[in-house]
Amino acid sequence: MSAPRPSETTPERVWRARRALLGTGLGLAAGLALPARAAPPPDEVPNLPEQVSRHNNYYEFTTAKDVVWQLAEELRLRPWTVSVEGAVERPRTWDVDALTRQFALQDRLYRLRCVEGWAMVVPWRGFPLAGLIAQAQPTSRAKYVEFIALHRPAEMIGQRQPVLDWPYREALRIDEAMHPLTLLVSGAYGRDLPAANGAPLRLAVPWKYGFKSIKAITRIRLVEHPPVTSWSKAAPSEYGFYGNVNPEVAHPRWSQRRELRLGELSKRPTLPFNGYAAEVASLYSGMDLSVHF
Ligand SMILES: Nc1nc2c(c(=O)[nH]1)N[C@H]1C(S)=C(S)[C@@H](COP(=O)(O)O)O[C@H]1N2
Ligand SMILES: [Mo]
Repeated sequence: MSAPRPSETTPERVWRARRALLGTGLGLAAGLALPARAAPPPDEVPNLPEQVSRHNNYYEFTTAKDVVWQLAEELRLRPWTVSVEGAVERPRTWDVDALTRQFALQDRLYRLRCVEGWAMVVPWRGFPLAGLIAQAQPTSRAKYVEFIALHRPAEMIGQRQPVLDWPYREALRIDEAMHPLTLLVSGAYGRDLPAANGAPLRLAVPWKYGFKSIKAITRIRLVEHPPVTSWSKAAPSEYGFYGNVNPEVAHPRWSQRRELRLGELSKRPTLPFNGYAAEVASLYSGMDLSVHF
């Protein structure tokens, strides 16, 4: 990772200071405000930047979470294009930097809950996916949005093994994709996104298990039928299409009732929809969420 310019180091110092102060109960009194439009309640404390960038699931590199960050340094992040295609009136291939200039970036403090039971709180920087989809003018046939990640085994050395069916693919229903909480992320902690977290562009869908938040996106395809996703193809009984965080629905091999936030010693209860039920539960009214898990 290249050294940050001095102008880039301030936000990180602020996060560190805020975390330190909250530890002493002084955080809010000291006037270190959360970014505007932070979704979780303000009592949430962000994880430290290196907790977020050095404990990763990114199977294109390795299944060993603690060394992803080293292997991901090898990935060439530019030039990078992202296409918006399929059932749209105006398909377009974007240069990723043009994309992040076009859509106003916001800082959002989101929880991320991995299906394996660990969790973290991250100040992402990104823009709602809804704006990009609207710009492409979906046709009436656009019912789902499929995301396809980079396939480049020369640099993503985990892709030399058939751990998953590469490239990594994920998908959302169109109303989930258009929800204002669904973010395309290009940064974290006020800086460029670390490669290990999915630079230059990843998804953040905070009410779903982490596997839905695909990294290294290269194609966004609007389609009529539910796409086959990497995890649902690999193990359909373990990873459903929806992947909504749900303490009541166990993974076949473990309970989802509790979770461990990175850096903490005792587990917390898992919250329905990862704490975002007020915002998103209505998307699933009438559905049996133990069937559509
Ligand atoms: N392309 C790609 N995206 C991915 C993954 C992956 O292996 N490849 N893993 C997913 C899983 S299981 C999780 S929990 C999150 C982890 O994101 P983080 O490393 O930024 O915490 O990324 C998701 N996105
Ligand atoms: Mo995960």
